[in-house]
Amino acid sequence: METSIFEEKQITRAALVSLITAGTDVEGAEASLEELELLLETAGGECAFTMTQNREKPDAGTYIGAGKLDELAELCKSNDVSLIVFDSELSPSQIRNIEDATGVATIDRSMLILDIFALHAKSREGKLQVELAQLRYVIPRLIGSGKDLSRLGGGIGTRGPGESKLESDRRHLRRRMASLEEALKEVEQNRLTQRKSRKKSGVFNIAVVGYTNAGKSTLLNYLTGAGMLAEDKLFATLDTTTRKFELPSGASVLMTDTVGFIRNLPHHLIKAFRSTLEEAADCDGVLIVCDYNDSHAFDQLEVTKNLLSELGAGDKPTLLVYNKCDLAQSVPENSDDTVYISALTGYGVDALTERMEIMANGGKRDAVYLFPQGELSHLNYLYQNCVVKEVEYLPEGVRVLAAVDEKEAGRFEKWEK
Ligand SMILES: Nc1nc2c(ncn2[C@@H]2O[C@H](COP(=O)(O)OP(=O)(O)OP(=O)(O)O)[C@@H](O)[C@H]2O)c(=O)[nH]1
Ligand SMILES: [Mg+2]
Repeated sequence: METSIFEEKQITRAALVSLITAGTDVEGAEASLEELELLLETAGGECAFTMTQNREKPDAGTYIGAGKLDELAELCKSNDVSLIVFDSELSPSQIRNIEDATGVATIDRSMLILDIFALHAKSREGKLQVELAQLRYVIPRLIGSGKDLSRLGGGIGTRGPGESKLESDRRHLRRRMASLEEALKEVEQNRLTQRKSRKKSGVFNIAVVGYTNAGKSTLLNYLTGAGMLAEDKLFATLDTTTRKFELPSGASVLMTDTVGFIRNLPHHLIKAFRSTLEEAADCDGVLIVCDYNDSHAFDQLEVTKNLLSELGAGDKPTLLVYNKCDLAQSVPENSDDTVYISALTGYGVDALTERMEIMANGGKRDAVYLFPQGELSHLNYLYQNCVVKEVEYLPEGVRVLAAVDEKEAGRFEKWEK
């Protein structure tokens, strides 16, 4: 007998809980809770209700206050909820206490993000990184909750990378962790060798970074036809992929798609994905892709810039790319370092590739000048200060193709063709 997909697929109904303490930025907390709902949906869950508590500081034992916890337990019962997700990190004992009081499985934001990573990891390295992060973070919390690990279901928060369920036999944990660390070291070494040979090739390498779901993979697909997975899901991409792109001038650059950023990205996750993130940061230039229509675009940009600095790529030549402009009523004019595009329709992409060309030229752009006979001294200046690419002697003067910076461009504007 055939079963419909809806009967097969069990959707977990979850309660989302956020705590606003004395020092919390309220708007940021609201945005974070909205994101938590998207994360839940990406993990295959559905939000039954959200709950927010204002409190001086978290309760050491149960995170939210006792009265609020009772209220949460009641609401979970009446809403048929089978999972509670807290929008912050919980300690193993807090998880246990909350589960005892509510009778409902409880996870935190980090566990949810890791769960999505576990579902989306494709490469061997990605899977190793996720499993190691889970062993370090999720397992202590599951053990702390006093559950029988051998009987854990495959629910949200406990799923393992790839095919295999999260290894949960306590006795094997340490050995497993050591062997994962060993395997990762090897993969990282290979990656480093690849990176070195890429560097040696001297080809300009552009990292495409930005908030999750901003459209990084879509842009790479548009430019290079790379066939990268682009989906309306958070953290669709977990591995870096590098593709060659031919600039309008015919020169090539390398473009690397990367894992997306998110606010409150748990530190241990950054650590686990450090080599992947560093690979992205080890570039010659950066495109920061941002969803122009997202009301939190500004904060998302801050999160991205901070993470880039943390990874040591804060001062690389950078272009800011506002994407999804096909959905906007109107967009501002481009400036030297900011472009408005749609990676879906191709709107504005020519202006972007022009700027990428300038970036790859070390901030210089190609310009053609025609100097009349009396002005030939400028040619000397160009030879000394710029890269002169072509010179042609014509009856009316000298035609020069040179890579010039802003200052030089201004100086010779009058003769530009
Ligand atoms: N309307 C519109 N949608 C877009 C545009 N660019 C991307 N999208 C959509 O946005 C969603 C996310 O795109 P991705 O390319 O997967 O985003 P990403 O930045 O690679 O996301 P992660 O890999 O999850 O970090 C997909 O559903 C895309 O179709 C655009 O210019 N306009
Ligand atoms: Mg992607």
